[in-house]
Amino acid sequence: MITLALSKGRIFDEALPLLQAADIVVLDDPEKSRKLILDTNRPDVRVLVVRATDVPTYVQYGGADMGITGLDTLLEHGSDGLYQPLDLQIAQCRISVAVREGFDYASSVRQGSRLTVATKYMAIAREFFAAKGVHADLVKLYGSMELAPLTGLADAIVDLVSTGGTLRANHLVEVEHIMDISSRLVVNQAALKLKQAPIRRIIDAFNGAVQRRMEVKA
Ligand code: PRT
Ligand code: MG
Repeated sequence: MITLALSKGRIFDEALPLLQAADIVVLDDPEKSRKLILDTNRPDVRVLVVRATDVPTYVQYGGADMGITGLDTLLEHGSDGLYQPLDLQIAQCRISVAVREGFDYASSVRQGSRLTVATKYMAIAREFFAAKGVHADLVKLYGSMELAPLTGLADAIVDLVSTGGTLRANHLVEVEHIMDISSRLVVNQAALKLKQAPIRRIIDAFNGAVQRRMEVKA
């Protein structure tokens, strides 16, 4: 049995064509069903529906053999015990710094100054501002980061951006692009040894689908 951990929403939706390339068809719709273990057309493959931030944890501890997770989530979690064979190039976005329109970010990041930053991405934000030599006081939030600069909770946020629509709707502007984000395939290292052939087959099928999509785009 191969157990694959996925989160509902954009990662699940964008993973479906990859699963199909590996001849895996999920039989339930996680948006409609309350089931957390989804059957597939293959008796030897099942899908666990977990919170996006829990995917690396399930795979690390062997609750799932493999999973699909955003690079953002992976960098925050750390990659202990996780083999990362593939950039699946799905759920693409970027992680950026944003501030309120009119906020003087340039002055706030001059050497020796301080900046209050609200984010769910403490590790990524800490490393980014440390590398710039900016003293950032980080405030941990779990969602709706966009509110922080509007309410005076923070000067800036570090958050994911895809179209930029959410920032615009909240009168925020992107002032730094920290890194590009996409989803990664992660595999439990012990499972990779014990179930090498079926896991390799899935990795190869996903890889083929990713390559074909790149050729179509090019
Ligand atoms: O939503 P929930 O709290 O259950 O969990 P989650 O937010 O961790 O999961 P989910 O499914 O929302 O995101 C899973 C992964 O998708 C993330 O870890 C990213 O790797 C990836 N991804 C890609 C995104 C986005 N694009 C994205 N745009 N995740 C979130 N967003 C949010 C962003 O946080 C912001 O609020 O969308 C908003 C910005 O979108 P635009 O288009 O308005 O710029
Ligand atoms: Mg979300």
